[in-house]
Amino acid sequence: MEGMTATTARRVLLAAPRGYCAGVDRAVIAVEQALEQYGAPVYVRKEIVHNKYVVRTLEKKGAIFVDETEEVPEGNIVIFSAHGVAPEVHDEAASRKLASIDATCPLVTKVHKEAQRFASEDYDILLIGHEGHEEVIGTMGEAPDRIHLVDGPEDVAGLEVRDENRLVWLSQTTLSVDETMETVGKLQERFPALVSPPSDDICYATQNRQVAVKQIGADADLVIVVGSKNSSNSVRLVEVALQAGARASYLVDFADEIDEAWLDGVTTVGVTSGASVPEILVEGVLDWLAERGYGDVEIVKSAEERIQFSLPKELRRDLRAEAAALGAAEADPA
Ligand code: 0CH
Ligand code: SF4
Repeated sequence: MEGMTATTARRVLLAAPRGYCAGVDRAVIAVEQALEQYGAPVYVRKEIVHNKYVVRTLEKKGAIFVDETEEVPEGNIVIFSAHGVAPEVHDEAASRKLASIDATCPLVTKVHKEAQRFASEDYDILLIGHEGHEEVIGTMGEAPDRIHLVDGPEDVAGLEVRDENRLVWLSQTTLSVDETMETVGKLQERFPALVSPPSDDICYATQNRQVAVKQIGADADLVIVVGSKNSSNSVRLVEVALQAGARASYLVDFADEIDEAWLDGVTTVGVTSGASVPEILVEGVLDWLAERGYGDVEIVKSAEERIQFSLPKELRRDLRAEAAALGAAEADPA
């Protein structure tokens, strides 16, 4: 009888929003569309998004992932990932006569533009972000002499700037909101005249997924986050779940990475996924849990997301040209 009670009490809290954001959706569709429009192979510089399954699936369709543009044979097509690139990468691609398609998320481009503007107004920019992350490398490339990386609150004390009265902070789009605010607090203590970005750099999707995981984390014994290890926003969801009160939280790419021992003594399992994670992987985790008695799934929704971005302009331009040529051929079949 006791056992039965424990079984019926088992449940899953499924966070919403989770998974694909508008920038990831656009970037993945851009690669698929390029393959369809121009045929394989299509080269992609870096992982289009930080997800193993997405990369493998696109590889099977004919995408070739490279680390640098110099690996792309001259005259081919290269797609830049959602994380953005430094201006010098655009220049390198042009010098190798590559046709580039820029799948940088418009919300990352927004931060690049802020960096350009503040640098041109002679500000020093304190960029809060993770050292070595592709987005940070790309943004810093906009003004390497003006941007100082601040990788967490512990970096604040050692900063050296030109003029404390001409300083602005910007950030990577996929950081922990709480940790970033802690860093900003420390920066403001040290530099009282510090200017804030004109609008949030941590994007809507990152923020919404953190709010959602906080809600389920508070009530869950275990939170499983679906996402790849190099996905900054997914890793942050594990940290936020733990801070929200989950006893344990793990990041998995696939359901078969879940360890049965994680379920010992667990009644409520929280499930969510990073912004680069297709829903099919979450479904795999839910099926795995259902097979072990966690079939009761409650969706915990904290926000509605309707935002969508149009495809990169290079693809839209070629699609229009194709449609126009088709229209002309139909009008004049001879
Ligand atoms: O979270 P990060 O930035 O590591 O990247 P992701 O997992 O590919 O998610 C999409 C974000 C892309 C740029 O903001
Ligand atoms: Fe764009 Fe945010 Fe998605 Fe990054 S996480 S691709 S900034 S919407």
